[in-house]
Amino acid sequence: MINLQKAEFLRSAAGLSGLPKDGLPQIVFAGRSNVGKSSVINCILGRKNLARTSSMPGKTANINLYAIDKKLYFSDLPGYGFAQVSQQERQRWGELMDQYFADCKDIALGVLVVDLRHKPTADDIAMANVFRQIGLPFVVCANKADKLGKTQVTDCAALVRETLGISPEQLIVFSAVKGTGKQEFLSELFSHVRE
Ligand SMILES: Nc1nc2c(ncn2[C@@H]2O[C@H](COP(=O)(O)OP(=O)(O)O)[C@@H](O)[C@H]2O)c(=O)[nH]1
Ligand SMILES: [Mg+2]
Repeated sequence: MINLQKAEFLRSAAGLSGLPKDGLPQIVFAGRSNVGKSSVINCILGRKNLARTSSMPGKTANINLYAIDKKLYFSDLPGYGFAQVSQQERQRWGELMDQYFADCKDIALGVLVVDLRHKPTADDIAMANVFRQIGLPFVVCANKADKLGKTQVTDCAALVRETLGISPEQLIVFSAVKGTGKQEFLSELFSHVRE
């Protein structure tokens, strides 16, 4: 059994040398800045502020790592798509991602966090394609569902699914605020990580 209560911040890695090398599985969380990646992580781990959430998007350019029960890692990738980021920062981001995905054989599951209210961007599609290219199973957490009514949720979920070209099983309607989708997420997680 993996005890999600036993989660702690490991470190903020600026490069490959900062990534774990003990062979334990990693769950990577990717998504646009401000989409709620850190909030989703906090929600899943049942913590208020383990992953730092901020109203200042684009601030974290590093990979934030969380160790869970000495059995797996959550890897919070730097958010993308933030307009006020320099060309240089953008390039550094791209290189870090390329290296990470080329190098790391321990990634067990990709999690793409998107905003359920909006059509996924070109960057979101590119991220989904990275997961596909490396043959990594992934789910899409369509977050902020609490901001929509029931009918809107259905329509928006269909748009997210179609735009990203994913199967219905890959889409998890989520709310980090309300905890919607948490159980679905956990069963998906545990189906990819052996306890
Ligand atoms: N209403 C609502 N707001 C959310 C949700 N998840 C995150 N937020 C808010 O969105 C903003 C960005 O969240 P954060 O987790 O820092 O996003 P990150 O940049 O992707 O890590 C914060 O103001 C959060 O409170 C959600 O499910 N519902
Ligand atoms: Mg964050």
